[in-house]
Amino acid sequence: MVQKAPSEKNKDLWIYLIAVSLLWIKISILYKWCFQINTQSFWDIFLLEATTLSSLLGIFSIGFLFKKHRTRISVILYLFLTAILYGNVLYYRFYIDFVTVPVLFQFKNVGGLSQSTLELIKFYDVFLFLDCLGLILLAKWQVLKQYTLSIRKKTFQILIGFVVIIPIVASCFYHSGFWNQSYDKELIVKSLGLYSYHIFDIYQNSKSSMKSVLADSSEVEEIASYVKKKQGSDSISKYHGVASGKNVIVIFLESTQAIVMDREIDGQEVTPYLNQLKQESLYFPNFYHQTAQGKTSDAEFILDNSLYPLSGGSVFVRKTNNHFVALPKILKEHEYYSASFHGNDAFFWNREVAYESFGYDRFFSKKDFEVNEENSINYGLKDIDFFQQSIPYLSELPEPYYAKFLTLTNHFPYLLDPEDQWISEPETGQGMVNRYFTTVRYEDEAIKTFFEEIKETEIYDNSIFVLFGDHYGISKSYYDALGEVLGHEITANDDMELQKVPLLIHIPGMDGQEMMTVGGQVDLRATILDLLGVSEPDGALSFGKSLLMDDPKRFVAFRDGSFTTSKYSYIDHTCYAKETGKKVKRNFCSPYFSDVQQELNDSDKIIYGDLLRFLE
Ligand code: GP9
Ligand code: MN
Repeated sequence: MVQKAPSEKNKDLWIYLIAVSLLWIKISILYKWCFQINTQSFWDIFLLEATTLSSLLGIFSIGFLFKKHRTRISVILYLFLTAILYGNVLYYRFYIDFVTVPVLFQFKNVGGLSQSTLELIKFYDVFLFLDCLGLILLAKWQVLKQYTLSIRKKTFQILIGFVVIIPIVASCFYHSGFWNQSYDKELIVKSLGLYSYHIFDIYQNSKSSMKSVLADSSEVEEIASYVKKKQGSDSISKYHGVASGKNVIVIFLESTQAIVMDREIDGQEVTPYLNQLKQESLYFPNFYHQTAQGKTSDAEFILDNSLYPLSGGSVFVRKTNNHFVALPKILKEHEYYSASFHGNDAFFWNREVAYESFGYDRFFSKKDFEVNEENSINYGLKDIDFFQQSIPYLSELPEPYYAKFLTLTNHFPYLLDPEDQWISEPETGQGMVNRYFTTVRYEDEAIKTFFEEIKETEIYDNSIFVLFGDHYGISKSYYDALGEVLGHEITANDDMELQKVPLLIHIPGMDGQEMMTVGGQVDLRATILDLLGVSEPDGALSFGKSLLMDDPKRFVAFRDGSFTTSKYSYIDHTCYAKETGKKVKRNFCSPYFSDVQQELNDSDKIIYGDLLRFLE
């Protein structure tokens, strides 16, 4: 079949085949060593490899649509696909998840190539690019150009058509469930291969953009009736209105997981101040974060809107043109002023735009603070300086107000100046995990500074304080080292428990109490409104239920479709008993399936369909 020929015909086939093979080998190595794709059978592996090869054959064949520059196009495609692959490698290293199109588009909104990204780049990553150099040299090598592969154009087209389509169709039948579980990105990659996953993701995103145009107000009624059923008739707790007319001060504890509470490292408490404050507060040890790819911005979105985050990207970046009935707008009806404080740039997570849509009156961002080399680290102003510089602004706000403080120092990769290190690091082999506990300790000191200063003012008695962790700080990639600190191996059931974040509601003059309610961030807005004695607006589309109310049917749903209740957790299609951590029969979890699905789907409908416009 290979022949030396002067003909120009098909001389680019060599580069095409080399490019496909090289990238296929590279990605297969990464499937094994970087992306931990759960392949359990021969067919899982075979279809993953076959779909990956077929998508590469398909993508590189684009070059043959052109009459000229086919070799050049193959090389450009190779570099582009390698860049996508490397983007996934970096993202996966921290999040154990695959990049989505919205994540790529929001790159500029999350500070671009920050210290956090740099921390994920390893020196050996250079090996992921050596093949690019090899391909460029081969493409320039004149000897190769003398060899042609003789294959008729029609035959080539039919062949490519078959090898591209057959594995993908076969895999779609084999993994038929993935159509209904499009939030399960690992399953889509396993079913379609990495590059077809990205194409599928682009298709899904463009489909969701159409939803807003097609949505109508009848969808609102359906969702509103579900919400009404969930709220039930007993929507008043015994705490209803205890903080009526008070300021609401919410403090976001950056990346703070519940495991830091009451924990000692080398005999020193990690959170001495929070441990003391929780004795004088309503403390919720069974409270979970529900964020997804939008991290802090998701936590803010959930708090203010009582909706679920999107499974790809952040609502702050993707959907700020929507109508929202957010907490600042609800409280404005009760004469509340709303402000957010954060020691990072205003554009980060597109906050300045999102806040406008939510109805905030003022955003104190980096430009409102004095930020210099000494008082900043990582993303911005150190927490202690942040609180100290914020209090004068806070004192000036018209009362009553809803003020939100977003701390920042306890952020991946957990950097600290030596003078801010209050405790020694644990000694695991993973510096990132070791440093985490010291930056949490610094954050705790900042909270102490804040309360000490605020207690000197009248603000303290006129306010209630809600402190909660925005999301996890230690991702699955670091569970081996975290297991060393916790003293046990981390199982799937433990992973669910690691999604717990602290929640403290401090109401001056009220005794502390441990509240065992199993709840999530989606319940925060209802809880705050309950304390203020304010009702949700009529027909509100929100999924939270006040954490101060008993409800045996409570569940906490997560964006990937998993959920937890007081007794059971449903993780990766398996039901676990929380107490023993053991797998149990599916029917213990099944009573919740339909409500969990309904809430996640309805929340998506509200966001993608911009349904709240029908309420205004
Ligand atoms: C940055 C802060 C932290 O402004 O919100 O961002 P995160 O990475 O946690 O979303
Ligand atoms: Mn955060």
